Amino acid sequence: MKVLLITTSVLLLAGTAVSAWGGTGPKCPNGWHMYNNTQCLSLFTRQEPWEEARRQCDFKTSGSDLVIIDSAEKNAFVNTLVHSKPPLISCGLLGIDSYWIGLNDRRREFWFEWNDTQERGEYRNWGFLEPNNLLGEDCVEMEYDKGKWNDEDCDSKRCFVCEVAAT
Ligand SMILES: [Ca+2]
Ligand SMILES: [Ca+2]
Ligand SMILES: [Ca+2]
Repeated sequence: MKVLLITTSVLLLAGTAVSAWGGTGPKCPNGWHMYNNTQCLSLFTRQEPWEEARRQCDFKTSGSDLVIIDSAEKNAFVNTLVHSKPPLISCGLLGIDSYWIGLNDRRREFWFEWNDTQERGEYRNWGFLEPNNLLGEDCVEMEYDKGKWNDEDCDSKRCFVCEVAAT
């Protein structure tokens, strides 16, 4: 796992460098990280409820929404992004916190979809015994440490990761 994270970290830095050089390929807004040459991701270190986090994504860059994670590679990339800043005291206590992603089952219990797209996808990275819908949890967070997922109360405040298409 450590090796995978380090590799992804190098790729993350390389991707940032390439986008900084300009060139003719797809580009990301300033401060956003290119993934797979098609998507731009950004970590927000301000804690918001899930729905407000989505609004903040779009406010920051029009058309942006909470990140969609459809593969182990992307999950590792997002987790590396979350680790790319010093311990995020503003997001909780030194690495025991977690981050909103776009997955939710607000429409229908245990029918998880990405944002409001009705796209469900196949990739999941649930933590042990999750999702458990404890007291009606409908929004999904990524755990800081190992990048596992947990359904959580949508009104809880979390830092979050946004995504927008590269242009
Ligand atoms: Ca529910
Ligand atoms: Ca639920
Ligand atoms: Ca849960």
